[in-house]
Amino acid sequence: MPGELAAVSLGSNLGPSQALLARAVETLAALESCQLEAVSSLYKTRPWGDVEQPDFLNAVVLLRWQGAAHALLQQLQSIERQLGRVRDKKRRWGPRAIDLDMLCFGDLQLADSDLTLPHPRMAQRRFVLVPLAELASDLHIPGYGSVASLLAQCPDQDEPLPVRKPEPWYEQE
Ligand code: A4P
Ligand code: MG
Repeated sequence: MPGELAAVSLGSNLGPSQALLARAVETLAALESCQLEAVSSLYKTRPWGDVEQPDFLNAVVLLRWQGAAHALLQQLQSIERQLGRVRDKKRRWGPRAIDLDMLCFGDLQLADSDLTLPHPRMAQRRFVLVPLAELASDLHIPGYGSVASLLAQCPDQDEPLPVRKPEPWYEQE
């Protein structure tokens, strides 16, 4: 059974960001329900939303997930906790050691108290769309269109800067 194709965005701008993103990818890859399909380059990006904070490192992974979308969300949140994410309730888009967001999960469209799919802000963010397009520009985002069309229409002016290409930035199995 192949499982559902999901895209996950990774971001960090506190602590050893590159090592934290690498650990997040390696931890996902080791999960029994997860088959990693592709990992983007790392990108250095300007902070989106709350601009008074350090630059981010961002990346996107594509994976096959055997199970429910909510189970994947729980795993993402568990990895965030393992890697020392502390939520600042007063500062919504503030600095963070690790942030793992689910961008899409197959053709699923839903919005409940825990999970909104596709991710409601992905179309506004080049730091998400550029690494996602590197992996799958034809991917259809339900309710939005292809990644390439989202990128062509994206109002965000900040162009992500690829870093450390082409060698892998995480440990492959
Ligand atoms: N949640 C709902 N849908 C989802 C989903 N599709 N994926 C809920 C993940 N979580 C989802 O998330 C808040 C709640 O969203 C969770 O309880 C979950 O059940 P959080 O991770 O606790 O908080 P957050 O990530 O700080 O909030 P938010 O509003 O999602 O922040 P964003 O939108 O992720 O923005 N600039 C650059 N350059 N790079 C970045 O990575 N990141 C942010 C964070 C701002 N600016 C940035 C970057
Ligand atoms: Mg998040």
